[in-house]
Amino acid sequence: MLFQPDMETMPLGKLRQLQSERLRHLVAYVYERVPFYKKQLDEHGIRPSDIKDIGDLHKLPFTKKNHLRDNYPFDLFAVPMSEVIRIHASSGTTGKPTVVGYTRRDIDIFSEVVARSLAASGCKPGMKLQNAYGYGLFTGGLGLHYGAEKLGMAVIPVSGGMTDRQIMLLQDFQPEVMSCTPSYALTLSEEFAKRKISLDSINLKTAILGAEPWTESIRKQVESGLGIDAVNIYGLSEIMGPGVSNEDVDEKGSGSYIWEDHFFPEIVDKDTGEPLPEGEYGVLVFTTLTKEALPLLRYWTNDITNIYYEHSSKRTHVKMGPIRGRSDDMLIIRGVNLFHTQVEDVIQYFVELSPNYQLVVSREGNMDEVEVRLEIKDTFSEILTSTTSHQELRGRVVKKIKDNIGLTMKITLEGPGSIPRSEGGKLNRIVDRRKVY
Ligand code: DLL
Repeated sequence: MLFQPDMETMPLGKLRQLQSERLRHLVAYVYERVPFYKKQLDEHGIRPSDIKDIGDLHKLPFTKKNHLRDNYPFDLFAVPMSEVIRIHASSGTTGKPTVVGYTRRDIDIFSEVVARSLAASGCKPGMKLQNAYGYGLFTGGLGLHYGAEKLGMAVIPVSGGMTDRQIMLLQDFQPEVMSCTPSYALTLSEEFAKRKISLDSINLKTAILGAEPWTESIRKQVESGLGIDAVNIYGLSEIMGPGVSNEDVDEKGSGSYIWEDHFFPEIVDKDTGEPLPEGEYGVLVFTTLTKEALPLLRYWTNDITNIYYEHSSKRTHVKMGPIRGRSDDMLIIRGVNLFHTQVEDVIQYFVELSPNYQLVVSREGNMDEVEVRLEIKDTFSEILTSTTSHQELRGRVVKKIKDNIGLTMKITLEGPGSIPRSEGGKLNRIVDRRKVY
Protein backbone atom coordinates (compact mmCIF):
# COMPACT_ATOMS: atom_id res chain seq x y z
CA MET A 1 0.00 0.00 0.00
CA LEU A 2 1.14 3.55 -0.73
CA PHE A 3 0.64 6.00 2.15
CA GLN A 4 1.42 9.15 0.13
CA PRO A 5 0.96 8.08 -3.52
CA ASP A 6 1.57 11.59 -4.93
CA MET A 7 5.01 11.73 -3.38
CA GLU A 8 5.89 8.06 -3.71
CA THR A 9 5.15 7.92 -7.44
CA MET A 10 6.17 11.47 -8.40
CA PRO A 11 7.78 11.47 -11.89
CA LEU A 12 11.56 11.80 -11.55
CA GLY A 13 11.74 15.16 -13.35
CA LYS A 14 9.24 16.68 -10.95
CA LEU A 15 10.99 15.06 -7.98
CA ARG A 16 14.31 16.62 -9.03
CA GLN A 17 12.63 20.04 -9.25
CA LEU A 18 11.21 19.63 -5.76
CA GLN A 19 14.58 18.47 -4.41
CA SER A 20 16.34 21.43 -6.06
CA GLU A 21 13.89 23.91 -4.53
CA ARG A 22 14.30 22.30 -1.15
CA LEU A 23 18.09 22.23 -1.41
CA ARG A 24 18.26 25.94 -2.33
CA HIS A 25 16.13 26.78 0.67
CA LEU A 26 18.15 24.47 2.95
CA VAL A 27 21.53 25.96 2.07
CA ALA A 28 20.31 29.53 2.67
CA TYR A 29 18.62 28.36 5.90
CA VAL A 30 21.70 26.72 7.44
CA TYR A 31 23.99 29.54 6.29
CA GLU A 32 21.86 32.02 8.14
CA ARG A 33 21.08 29.98 11.24
CA VAL A 34 23.95 27.62 12.03
CA PRO A 35 27.34 29.25 12.71
CA PHE A 36 29.12 25.95 11.96
CA TYR A 37 27.69 25.89 8.43
CA LYS A 38 28.35 29.58 7.81
CA LYS A 39 31.99 28.95 8.68
CA GLN A 40 32.17 25.74 6.60
CA LEU A 41 30.72 27.38 3.49
CA ASP A 42 32.84 30.52 3.89
CA GLU A 43 35.97 28.40 4.25
CA HIS A 44 35.08 26.51 1.06
CA GLY A 45 34.33 29.77 -0.76
CA ILE A 46 30.71 28.78 -1.39
CA ARG A 47 27.87 31.28 -1.30
CA PRO A 48 24.33 29.94 -0.90
CA SER A 49 23.47 31.45 -4.30
CA ASP A 50 26.07 29.11 -5.93
CA ILE A 51 23.76 26.17 -5.20
CA LYS A 52 21.15 26.33 -7.94
CA ASP A 53 19.90 22.79 -8.18
CA ILE A 54 20.41 19.29 -6.83
CA GLY A 55 23.24 18.75 -9.34
CA ASP A 56 25.29 21.31 -7.38
CA LEU A 57 25.14 19.23 -4.21
CA HIS A 58 28.63 17.79 -4.73
CA LYS A 59 30.12 21.28 -4.32
CA LEU A 60 29.16 21.27 -0.65
CA PRO A 61 31.46 19.91 2.05
CA PHE A 62 30.57 16.77 4.03
CA THR A 63 29.26 16.82 7.57
CA LYS A 64 30.81 14.07 9.71
CA LYS A 65 30.04 12.55 13.07
CA ASN A 66 32.89 14.46 14.74
CA HIS A 67 31.20 17.72 13.69
CA LEU A 68 28.17 16.67 15.72
CA ARG A 69 30.41 15.70 18.62
CA ASP A 70 32.34 18.99 18.48
CA ASN A 71 29.05 20.86 18.67
CA TYR A 72 27.68 18.75 21.54
CA PRO A 73 24.96 18.95 22.65
CA PHE A 74 22.89 21.59 20.80
CA ASP A 75 25.16 23.89 18.79
CA LEU A 76 24.11 22.55 15.39
CA PHE A 77 20.43 23.19 16.09
CA ALA A 78 19.00 25.71 13.63
CA VAL A 79 16.06 26.75 15.81
CA PRO A 80 15.76 28.09 19.36
CA MET A 81 14.94 25.51 22.05
CA SER A 82 11.43 26.99 22.28
CA GLU A 83 10.73 25.39 18.88
CA VAL A 84 12.24 22.00 19.73
CA ILE A 85 9.68 19.48 20.95
CA ARG A 86 11.84 16.35 21.24
CA ILE A 87 15.45 15.37 21.78
CA HIS A 88 16.94 11.94 21.03
CA ALA A 89 20.51 10.69 21.18
CA SER A 90 22.37 7.73 19.78
CA SER A 91 24.53 5.97 22.30
CA GLY A 92 28.12 6.25 21.16
CA THR A 93 30.31 3.28 22.05
CA THR A 94 32.95 5.79 23.09
CA GLY A 95 32.47 9.19 24.66
CA LYS A 96 29.42 11.38 24.42
CA PRO A 97 26.29 10.42 22.49
CA THR A 98 25.22 12.18 19.30
CA VAL A 99 22.32 14.49 20.09
CA VAL A 100 19.46 15.23 17.68
CA GLY A 101 16.43 17.53 17.97
CA TYR A 102 13.05 17.86 16.26
CA THR A 103 10.53 20.67 15.76
CA ARG A 104 6.82 19.84 15.62
CA ARG A 105 7.04 19.78 11.81
CA ASP A 106 10.06 17.45 11.98
CA ILE A 107 8.07 15.04 14.14
CA ASP A 108 5.15 15.22 11.68
CA ILE A 109 7.46 14.35 8.79
CA PHE A 110 9.21 11.65 10.85
CA SER A 111 5.77 10.10 11.53
CA GLU A 112 4.81 10.36 7.85
CA VAL A 113 7.93 8.60 6.58
CA VAL A 114 7.51 5.83 9.16
CA ALA A 115 3.83 5.54 8.16
CA ARG A 116 4.97 5.23 4.50
CA SER A 117 7.46 2.58 5.58
CA LEU A 118 4.87 0.59 7.51
CA ALA A 119 2.40 0.80 4.62
CA ALA A 120 5.11 -0.43 2.22
CA SER A 121 5.72 -3.33 4.63
CA GLY A 122 2.07 -4.37 4.27
CA CYS A 123 0.63 -2.73 7.39
CA LYS A 124 -2.89 -1.31 7.28
CA PRO A 125 -5.00 0.92 9.52
CA GLY A 126 -6.70 -1.23 12.14
CA MET A 127 -3.83 -3.68 12.50
CA LYS A 128 -2.00 -3.98 15.81
CA LEU A 129 1.75 -3.34 16.08
CA GLN A 130 3.74 -4.85 18.94
CA ASN A 131 6.63 -2.40 19.10
CA ALA A 132 9.68 -4.08 20.63
CA TYR A 133 12.21 -1.39 19.74
CA GLY A 134 13.60 0.32 22.83
CA TYR A 135 11.74 3.42 24.02
CA GLY A 136 14.01 6.17 25.30
CA LEU A 137 16.82 8.19 23.79
CA PHE A 138 17.02 5.61 20.95
CA THR A 139 14.83 6.71 18.02
CA GLY A 140 13.48 3.20 17.32
CA GLY A 141 10.73 3.00 19.95
CA LEU A 142 9.09 6.42 19.61
CA GLY A 143 9.82 6.59 15.87
CA LEU A 144 7.84 3.42 15.10
CA HIS A 145 5.21 4.41 17.66
CA TYR A 146 4.31 7.75 16.09
CA GLY A 147 4.46 6.39 12.56
CA ALA A 148 2.14 3.49 13.37
CA GLU A 149 -0.36 5.86 15.02
CA LYS A 150 -0.18 8.11 11.96
CA LEU A 151 -1.08 5.15 9.74
CA GLY A 152 -3.99 4.30 12.04
CA MET A 153 -2.58 1.19 13.68
CA ALA A 154 -3.08 0.27 17.35
CA VAL A 155 0.35 0.40 18.99
CA ILE A 156 1.36 -1.95 21.80
CA PRO A 157 4.39 -0.10 23.24
CA VAL A 158 6.23 -2.99 24.92
CA SER A 159 9.78 -1.70 24.28
CA GLY A 160 12.74 -4.09 23.89
CA GLY A 161 13.61 -7.34 25.64
CA MET A 162 11.40 -9.10 28.24
CA THR A 163 10.92 -12.20 26.13
CA ASP A 164 8.30 -13.84 28.39
CA ARG A 165 6.16 -10.73 28.19
CA GLN A 166 6.63 -10.38 24.41
CA ILE A 167 5.44 -13.95 23.89
CA MET A 168 2.47 -13.53 26.23
CA LEU A 169 1.34 -10.37 24.40
CA LEU A 170 1.82 -11.97 20.99
CA GLN A 171 -0.53 -14.72 22.15
CA ASP A 172 -3.06 -12.66 24.10
CA PHE A 173 -3.30 -9.46 22.01
CA GLN A 174 -2.86 -11.22 18.64
CA PRO A 175 -0.95 -8.38 16.87
CA GLU A 176 -0.45 -8.84 13.12
CA VAL A 177 2.83 -6.90 13.11
CA MET A 178 5.90 -6.72 15.29
CA SER A 179 8.87 -4.37 15.12
CA CYS A 180 12.29 -5.20 16.62
CA THR A 181 15.92 -5.76 15.68
CA PRO A 182 16.57 -8.76 13.38
CA SER A 183 18.78 -10.37 16.03
CA TYR A 184 15.96 -10.12 18.56
CA ALA A 185 13.47 -11.59 16.06
CA LEU A 186 15.89 -14.51 15.85
CA THR A 187 15.93 -14.82 19.65
CA LEU A 188 12.13 -14.88 19.66
CA SER A 189 11.87 -17.46 16.90
CA GLU A 190 14.29 -19.70 18.80
CA GLU A 191 12.25 -19.30 21.98
CA PHE A 192 9.12 -20.38 20.14
CA ALA A 193 10.89 -23.54 19.00
CA LYS A 194 12.50 -24.22 22.39
CA ARG A 195 9.24 -23.81 24.30
CA LYS A 196 7.36 -25.76 21.60
CA ILE A 197 4.82 -22.94 21.19
CA SER A 198 2.57 -23.51 18.20
CA LEU A 199 2.51 -20.71 15.63
CA ASP A 200 -1.27 -21.22 15.59
CA SER A 201 -1.39 -19.52 18.99
CA ILE A 202 -0.28 -16.17 17.47
CA ASN A 203 -1.51 -14.04 14.58
CA LEU A 204 1.76 -12.46 13.44
CA LYS A 205 2.04 -11.78 9.69
CA THR A 206 4.90 -9.31 9.42
CA ALA A 207 8.03 -8.19 11.26
CA ILE A 208 9.63 -4.79 10.59
CA LEU A 209 13.33 -5.34 11.22
CA GLY A 210 16.22 -2.91 11.29
CA ALA A 211 18.71 -0.88 13.34
CA GLU A 212 21.54 -3.34 12.56
CA PRO A 213 22.83 -5.13 9.44
CA TRP A 214 21.16 -8.41 8.55
CA THR A 215 21.24 -10.79 5.61
CA GLU A 216 19.01 -13.19 3.69
CA SER A 217 20.26 -15.92 6.03
CA ILE A 218 18.57 -14.27 9.02
CA ARG A 219 15.51 -13.43 6.92
CA LYS A 220 15.03 -17.10 6.01
CA GLN A 221 15.36 -18.23 9.60
CA VAL A 222 13.05 -15.61 11.10
CA GLU A 223 10.41 -16.03 8.39
CA SER A 224 10.20 -19.78 8.80
CA GLY A 225 10.59 -19.67 12.61
CA LEU A 226 7.71 -17.22 13.09
CA GLY A 227 5.67 -17.89 9.92
CA ILE A 228 5.89 -14.26 8.73
CA ASP A 229 7.25 -11.84 6.14
CA ALA A 230 10.36 -10.07 7.47
CA VAL A 231 10.79 -6.60 5.98
CA ASN A 232 13.75 -4.22 6.25
CA ILE A 233 13.53 -0.74 7.78
CA TYR A 234 16.62 1.50 7.76
CA GLY A 235 17.46 4.81 9.31
CA LEU A 236 19.76 6.74 11.59
CA SER A 237 19.18 9.29 14.32
CA GLU A 238 21.24 12.05 12.71
CA ILE A 239 19.04 12.03 9.60
CA MET A 240 15.73 11.33 11.40
CA GLY A 241 15.56 7.85 12.91
CA PRO A 242 13.89 4.72 11.45
CA GLY A 243 12.02 5.25 8.17
CA VAL A 244 14.71 6.85 6.01
CA SER A 245 14.19 3.83 3.74
CA ASN A 246 12.08 0.69 3.73
CA GLU A 247 11.44 -2.43 1.68
CA ASP A 248 8.14 -3.09 -0.03
CA VAL A 249 6.81 -6.45 1.12
CA ASP A 250 6.01 -7.47 -2.48
CA GLU A 251 9.56 -6.60 -3.61
CA LYS A 252 11.44 -8.22 -0.72
CA GLY A 253 15.14 -8.72 -1.32
CA SER A 254 15.36 -6.13 -4.11
CA GLY A 255 16.29 -3.17 -1.92
CA SER A 256 14.65 -0.51 0.24
CA TYR A 257 13.02 2.66 -1.11
CA ILE A 258 14.73 5.81 0.16
CA TRP A 259 12.14 8.56 0.77
CA GLU A 260 14.16 10.93 -1.32
CA ASP A 261 11.73 13.86 -1.21
CA HIS A 262 13.08 14.29 2.35
CA PHE A 263 16.45 12.52 2.44
CA PHE A 264 18.65 12.98 -0.63
CA PRO A 265 21.15 10.11 -0.95
CA GLU A 266 24.55 9.90 -2.59
CA ILE A 267 27.11 7.09 -2.70
CA VAL A 268 30.69 8.27 -2.47
CA ASP A 269 34.11 6.66 -2.49
CA LYS A 270 35.12 5.93 1.10
CA ASP A 271 38.66 7.21 0.58
CA THR A 272 38.27 10.13 -1.84
CA GLY A 273 34.67 11.25 -1.16
CA GLU A 274 34.05 11.38 -4.94
CA PRO A 275 30.44 10.58 -5.96
CA LEU A 276 30.16 7.07 -7.48
CA PRO A 277 27.94 5.99 -10.39
CA GLU A 278 24.57 4.31 -9.84
CA GLY A 279 24.92 0.76 -8.52
CA GLU A 280 28.46 1.02 -7.17
CA TYR A 281 29.22 0.35 -3.53
CA GLY A 282 30.50 3.11 -1.29
CA VAL A 283 29.60 5.27 1.69
CA LEU A 284 26.00 6.40 1.93
CA VAL A 285 25.69 10.18 2.37
CA PHE A 286 22.43 12.00 3.09
CA THR A 287 21.27 15.60 2.84
CA THR A 288 18.13 16.33 4.85
CA LEU A 289 15.90 18.33 2.51
CA THR A 290 13.16 19.31 4.96
CA LYS A 291 14.52 19.07 8.52
CA GLU A 292 14.12 22.22 10.64
CA ALA A 293 15.82 21.58 14.00
CA LEU A 294 18.92 19.68 12.84
CA PRO A 295 19.34 20.08 9.08
CA LEU A 296 22.46 18.34 7.75
CA LEU A 297 24.35 18.84 4.49
CA ARG A 298 25.93 15.71 3.00
CA TYR A 299 26.07 13.70 6.21
CA TRP A 300 28.63 10.91 6.02
CA THR A 301 26.76 7.89 7.48
CA ASN A 302 29.70 5.47 7.33
CA ASP A 303 27.25 2.81 6.08
CA ILE A 304 28.42 0.89 3.03
CA THR A 305 25.83 0.06 0.39
CA ASN A 306 24.72 0.97 -3.16
CA ILE A 307 21.73 2.82 -4.65
CA TYR A 308 19.88 2.21 -7.92
CA TYR A 309 16.63 2.94 -9.73
CA GLU A 310 14.29 0.12 -10.70
CA HIS A 311 12.15 1.53 -13.44
CA SER A 312 9.57 -1.23 -13.30
CA SER A 313 8.81 -0.80 -9.61
CA LYS A 314 5.75 0.65 -7.88
CA ARG A 315 7.44 3.83 -6.73
CA THR A 316 9.75 6.26 -8.48
CA HIS A 317 12.12 6.69 -5.52
CA VAL A 318 15.64 5.26 -5.57
CA LYS A 319 16.38 1.98 -3.79
CA MET A 320 19.33 1.04 -1.60
CA GLY A 321 20.75 -2.43 -1.18
CA PRO A 322 21.29 -4.01 2.24
CA ILE A 323 23.95 -2.36 4.38
CA ARG A 324 27.10 -4.47 4.18
CA GLY A 325 28.43 -2.87 7.33
CA ARG A 326 29.82 0.40 8.60
CA SER A 327 33.16 1.50 7.25
CA ASP A 328 34.29 2.05 10.83
CA ASP A 329 33.40 -1.59 11.69
CA MET A 330 35.08 -3.02 8.63
CA LEU A 331 37.82 -5.45 9.56
CA ILE A 332 40.96 -5.51 7.48
CA ILE A 333 42.36 -8.99 7.80
CA ARG A 334 45.70 -9.64 6.12
CA GLY A 335 44.85 -6.89 3.65
CA VAL A 336 41.35 -8.19 2.83
CA ASN A 337 38.33 -6.07 3.77
CA LEU A 338 35.81 -8.02 5.80
CA PHE A 339 32.30 -7.25 7.02
CA HIS A 340 30.68 -9.68 9.43
CA THR A 341 27.64 -9.84 7.12
CA GLN A 342 29.81 -11.72 4.59
CA VAL A 343 30.27 -14.54 7.10
CA GLU A 344 26.55 -14.42 7.95
CA ASP A 345 25.83 -14.91 4.23
CA VAL A 346 27.86 -18.13 4.13
CA ILE A 347 26.05 -19.72 7.09
CA GLN A 348 22.82 -20.14 5.15
CA TYR A 349 24.46 -22.84 2.98
CA PHE A 350 24.80 -25.21 5.97
CA VAL A 351 21.64 -26.88 7.29
CA GLU A 352 23.62 -28.09 10.31
CA LEU A 353 24.33 -24.55 11.55
CA SER A 354 22.17 -22.18 13.56
CA PRO A 355 22.26 -18.57 12.28
CA ASN A 356 24.02 -17.41 15.47
CA TYR A 357 27.70 -16.64 15.15
CA GLN A 358 30.48 -14.49 16.51
CA LEU A 359 33.78 -13.32 15.05
CA VAL A 360 36.76 -13.14 17.38
CA VAL A 361 39.66 -11.14 15.97
CA SER A 362 43.12 -11.41 17.46
CA ARG A 363 46.70 -10.74 16.48
CA GLU A 364 49.31 -13.45 16.46
CA GLY A 365 52.70 -11.90 15.82
CA ASN A 366 52.06 -9.47 12.99
CA MET A 367 49.16 -11.44 11.58
CA ASP A 368 45.50 -10.77 12.23
CA GLU A 369 43.49 -13.93 12.80
CA VAL A 370 39.73 -14.40 12.68
CA GLU A 371 38.06 -17.16 14.59
CA VAL A 372 34.46 -17.81 13.59
CA ARG A 373 32.41 -19.28 16.42
CA LEU A 374 29.51 -21.22 14.96
CA GLU A 375 26.73 -23.17 16.56
CA ILE A 376 25.44 -26.60 15.60
CA LYS A 377 21.65 -26.89 15.55
CA ASP A 378 20.01 -29.08 18.18
CA THR A 379 18.90 -31.61 15.58
CA PHE A 380 22.50 -32.12 14.41
CA SER A 381 24.14 -32.24 17.84
CA GLU A 382 25.60 -35.73 17.17
CA ILE A 383 28.17 -33.94 14.97
CA LEU A 384 29.76 -32.58 18.14
CA THR A 385 30.51 -36.05 19.46
CA SER A 386 31.82 -37.57 16.23
CA THR A 387 35.35 -36.48 15.36
CA THR A 388 34.92 -37.41 11.69
CA SER A 389 31.69 -35.52 11.05
CA HIS A 390 32.97 -32.59 13.11
CA GLN A 391 36.11 -32.35 10.99
CA GLU A 392 34.21 -32.90 7.78
CA LEU A 393 31.75 -30.06 8.49
CA ARG A 394 34.55 -27.76 9.62
CA GLY A 395 36.44 -28.47 6.41
CA ARG A 396 33.39 -27.62 4.28
CA VAL A 397 32.84 -24.33 6.15
CA VAL A 398 36.52 -23.32 5.88
CA LYS A 399 36.39 -23.99 2.13
CA LYS A 400 33.14 -22.09 1.54
CA ILE A 401 34.48 -19.07 3.47
CA LYS A 402 37.75 -19.21 1.54
CA ASP A 403 35.87 -19.49 -1.80
CA ASN A 404 33.37 -16.70 -1.06
CA ILE A 405 35.44 -14.26 0.99
CA GLY A 406 39.02 -15.11 0.09
CA LEU A 407 40.24 -15.61 3.65
CA THR A 408 41.17 -18.68 5.64
CA MET A 409 39.51 -18.48 9.02
CA LYS A 410 39.65 -20.64 12.08
CA ILE A 411 36.29 -22.33 12.61
CA THR A 412 35.05 -23.40 16.03
CA LEU A 413 31.88 -25.47 16.20
CA GLU A 414 29.97 -25.23 19.44
CA GLY A 415 26.83 -26.63 21.01
CA PRO A 416 23.33 -25.10 20.81
CA GLY A 417 22.94 -21.93 22.88
CA SER A 418 26.64 -21.12 23.30
CA ILE A 419 26.80 -17.92 21.21
CA PRO A 420 25.39 -14.70 22.79
CA ARG A 421 21.83 -13.79 21.73
CA SER A 422 20.16 -10.40 21.35
CA GLU A 423 18.26 -9.42 24.44
CA GLY A 424 16.32 -6.77 22.56
CA GLY A 425 18.87 -4.17 21.43
CA LYS A 426 21.53 -4.12 18.73
CA LEU A 427 23.80 -7.16 18.88
CA ASN A 428 27.55 -6.85 18.50
CA ARG A 429 28.85 -9.88 16.62
CA ILE A 430 32.53 -8.96 16.69
CA VAL A 431 34.91 -9.40 19.60
CA ASP A 432 38.13 -7.58 18.78
CA ARG A 433 40.95 -8.78 21.03
CA ARG A 434 43.46 -6.60 19.18
CA LYS A 435 42.20 -3.53 20.97
CA VAL A 436 44.11 -2.62 24.09
CA TYR A 437 41.98 -0.73 26.59
O1 DLL B 1 19.15 2.46 14.49
C1 DLL B 1 17.37 3.90 13.77
C2 DLL B 1 16.51 2.72 13.54
C3 DLL B 1 15.67 2.26 14.53
C4 DLL B 1 16.50 2.09 12.32
C5 DLL B 1 14.84 1.19 14.30
C6 DLL B 1 15.67 1.02 12.06
C7 DLL B 1 14.86 0.56 13.05
P1 DLL B 1 20.92 4.75 15.24
O2 DLL B 1 20.87 4.15 16.59
O3 DLL B 1 21.35 6.15 15.09
O4 DLL B 1 19.49 4.71 14.56
O5 DLL B 1 21.83 3.81 14.35
C8 DLL B 1 21.98 4.05 12.97
O6 DLL B 1 22.28 1.68 12.54
O7 DLL B 1 23.87 4.13 10.48
C9 DLL B 1 23.32 1.74 10.43
O8 DLL B 1 24.69 1.51 10.65
C10 DLL B 1 22.51 0.89 11.39
N1 DLL B 1 21.22 0.49 10.79
C11 DLL B 1 20.02 1.03 10.99
N2 DLL B 1 19.07 0.37 10.28
C12 DLL B 1 19.71 -0.61 9.59
C13 DLL B 1 19.31 -1.61 8.67
C14 DLL B 1 18.74 3.59 14.31
N3 DLL B 1 18.05 -1.80 8.31
C15 DLL B 1 22.84 2.99 12.34
N4 DLL B 1 20.29 -2.40 8.15
C16 DLL B 1 22.93 3.15 10.85
C17 DLL B 1 21.58 -2.24 8.48
C18 DLL B 1 21.09 -0.51 9.91
N5 DLL B 1 22.01 -1.32 9.36
